[in-house]
Amino acid sequence: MEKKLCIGRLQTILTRQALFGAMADLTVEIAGLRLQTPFILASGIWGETGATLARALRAGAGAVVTKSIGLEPRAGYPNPTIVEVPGGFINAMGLPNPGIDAYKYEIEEALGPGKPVIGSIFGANAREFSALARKMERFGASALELNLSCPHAKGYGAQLGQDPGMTRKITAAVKAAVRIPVFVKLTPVVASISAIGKAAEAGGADGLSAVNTLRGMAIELGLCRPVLGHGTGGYSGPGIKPVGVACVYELYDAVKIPIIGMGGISTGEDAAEYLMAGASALQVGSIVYKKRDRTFRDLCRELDRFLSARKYRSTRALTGMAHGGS
Ligand code: RRO
Repeated sequence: MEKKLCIGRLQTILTRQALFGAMADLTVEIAGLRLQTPFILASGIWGETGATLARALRAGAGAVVTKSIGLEPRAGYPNPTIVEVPGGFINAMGLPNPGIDAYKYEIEEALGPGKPVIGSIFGANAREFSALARKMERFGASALELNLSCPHAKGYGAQLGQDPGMTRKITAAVKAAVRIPVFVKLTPVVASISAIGKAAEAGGADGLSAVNTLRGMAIELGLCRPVLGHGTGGYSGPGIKPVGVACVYELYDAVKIPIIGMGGISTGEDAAEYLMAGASALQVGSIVYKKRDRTFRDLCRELDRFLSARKYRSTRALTGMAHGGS
């Protein structure tokens, strides 16, 4: 048994070295999920199919989050749905998805590389979230991420997640419905993110994902109209990194459950900042549009360089360091 474990560990190290040439230990464990690298593909990035999720995993992602899936198929908002702006992008996709029943095959395909697949779900109330959660679990999802944070979806997302009572109620209902770990994805567009994080924790959440996009808008000067078909959208990318880092820092002091940090991570040093603020794992989104398949290997190499240069042996050593702990 011990010998098997040793061989398993040796294989992980050799794979890591072959993939990334990494010397520091980049593996993390979050709510019982073991990740070979701390970098998770964020929801809604790089398409919504199982094939693209599997591609991200083969390119070095430690795990992937699916596009947010609802009970029924949904076309999303009219074009244009994304625009590049200083510091990142504004998107208003409008929760396009094929509906949960059509998603079974995509989950199965995403599970191909043998790494964790986190099913993102959105609903209008606790009953819808529970029904979606049960199906995601049955399809084989390794964990769930509850989208209580989309900034431009009437009746969904942030409209529920800005209310601590609703956050607690939905989280508790999902926890009662499934056995897999449940993460709650939070919006930064609130007066107190720690109040919302505590509500999710009180509902039994196994972890928090912080943060979703900020509400934003760009105006097309020639047309005197908003650029995006929907008008407002969600701002993501390097421009929101200080907001995300502040939210993670605040949450780390407020809750005991682990935090997955995100918002503008583009380099290994960005990752280190989020880890020091209190994140145990990280999600990446906007950078994938620029670096595509290179994203995860580059981030791992850069984080390893940061850790090795300072003689830290693992990613885990950085978590919460900015709070004055060792
Ligand atoms: O689909 C979207 O437009 C979307 C979602 Br579900 C979300 O959670 N955050 C975002 O910026 N866009």
